[in-house]
Amino acid sequence: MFELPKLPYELNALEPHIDAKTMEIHHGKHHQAYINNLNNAIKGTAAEGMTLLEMMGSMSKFTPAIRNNGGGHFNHSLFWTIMGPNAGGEPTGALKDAIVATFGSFDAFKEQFASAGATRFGSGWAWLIVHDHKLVITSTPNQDNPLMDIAEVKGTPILGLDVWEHAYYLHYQNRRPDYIGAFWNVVNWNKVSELFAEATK
Ligand code: MN3
Repeated sequence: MFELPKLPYELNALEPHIDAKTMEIHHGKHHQAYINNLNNAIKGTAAEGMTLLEMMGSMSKFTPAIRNNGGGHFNHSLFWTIMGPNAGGEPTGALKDAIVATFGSFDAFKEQFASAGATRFGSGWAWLIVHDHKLVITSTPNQDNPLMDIAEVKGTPILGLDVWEHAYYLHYQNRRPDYIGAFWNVVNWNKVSELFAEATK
């Protein structure tokens, strides 16, 4: 049975960029619902007993309920960890070098990532992934992610941004680009760098 991971910081830790009420509902209600639905959906199927990672890689074999809720659980579990208080700024070291080498500059990277999030129609996620030791920006619909065998662009996510309205509507209403702009103030680059190091080992 999957369980809701504890937030690694207080609900109000990301204010003013992401407000406590949004965090409370997003983590406590939305994420919890994905987990409850996933636990029900896998009962008696080949997905029961698999790790989340194994499940992502075999997603083409499973039902839409497992795809949506398994993706929802994986994506949110990652999302909480790549944000934090006293964060933002720029990455350093190998990740910074790889971003500059791939996208030209950190600002150019931010622009391309923000565009992936802003232009994702409806609900979905923007991603920075590692594919074949290279950085790639992509986006997915709904709760899909680049680890799923059904993803158009595959790789290991090291940064993800939830652009579902439930992630920002209370505070930003329809202003998705403002939410994306504020996101840069809460990115935990230390965590993203760790994920980058693991994915490029
Ligand atoms: Mn969400």
